[in-house]
Amino acid sequence: MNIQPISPQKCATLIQQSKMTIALSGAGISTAAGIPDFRGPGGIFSTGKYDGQLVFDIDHFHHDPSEFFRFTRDLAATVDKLQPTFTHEFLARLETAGLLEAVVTQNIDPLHAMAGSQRVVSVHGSYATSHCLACGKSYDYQQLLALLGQQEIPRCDCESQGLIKPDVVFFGEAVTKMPEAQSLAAQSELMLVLGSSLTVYPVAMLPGLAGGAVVIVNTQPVQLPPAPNRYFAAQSLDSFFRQVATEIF
Ligand code: CNA
Repeated sequence: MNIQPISPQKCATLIQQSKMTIALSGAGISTAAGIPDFRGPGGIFSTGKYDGQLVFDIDHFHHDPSEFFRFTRDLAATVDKLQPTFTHEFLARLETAGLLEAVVTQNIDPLHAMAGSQRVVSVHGSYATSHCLACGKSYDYQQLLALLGQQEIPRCDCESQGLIKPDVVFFGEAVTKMPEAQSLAAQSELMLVLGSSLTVYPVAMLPGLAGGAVVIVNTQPVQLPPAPNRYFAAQSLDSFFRQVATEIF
């Protein structure tokens, strides 16, 4: 990886000097809250508890949605007990202080909103709403939970008893929030990339569109095309940003 190491102090200085900072978060920001990521150690792809590729494959979902709803039930059972991490809360504090424009997140958990972030661009959608694939009827999260308690596979009460699909973006589906995310990236003077392997496209191309510096904080190395103003810290997010926070607040 052809990028420079960065200290929390230098990161704090970049944040204080930047007039337009955005964060791009991935599953690694939520592991400390107890939600496994995909590709880290203990991640969904490595433990074998789910077939990670099948869980979010849209063609497979149409054919057999049971694996996806097994994952969804497990996630739903933990979500009520979840607390945002220090880093989620730090990003919300930065926004309140006028030092962060937006969080672009690949995550489908609600932790950024729970921490108080106002402008969250959820490029991979969320569980907040679901839709019947036959008639288009909308269901909110509580209605989805109620159906999951009654039926193995949630189905609509319409004539066709259509399959109900949460509005999370599966592999093979369009990423409709990309134009907004691309525009934020291009306008940014500083992009903080937090806990992402940068392997899922098209989101993984956002750092390449950044208008200024890019700071990546991730426990494992990530690949980025070489360019000036690229920084990397191989640390866990909460420990790195606790140190950044003491410099700023
Ligand atoms: P990923 O491919 O699993 O990568 C996560 C990265 O974070 C890995 O490189 C880890 O090394 C790193 N990491 C894990 N914990 C920490 C930590 N505490 N501090 C620093 N780095 C850490 O996940 P991506 O987000 O890159 O992949 C995109 C997928 C994963 C999106 O489609 C998500 O929807 C999907 N996902 C989301 C969640 C969630 O919503 N919390 C959970 C699992 C997967």
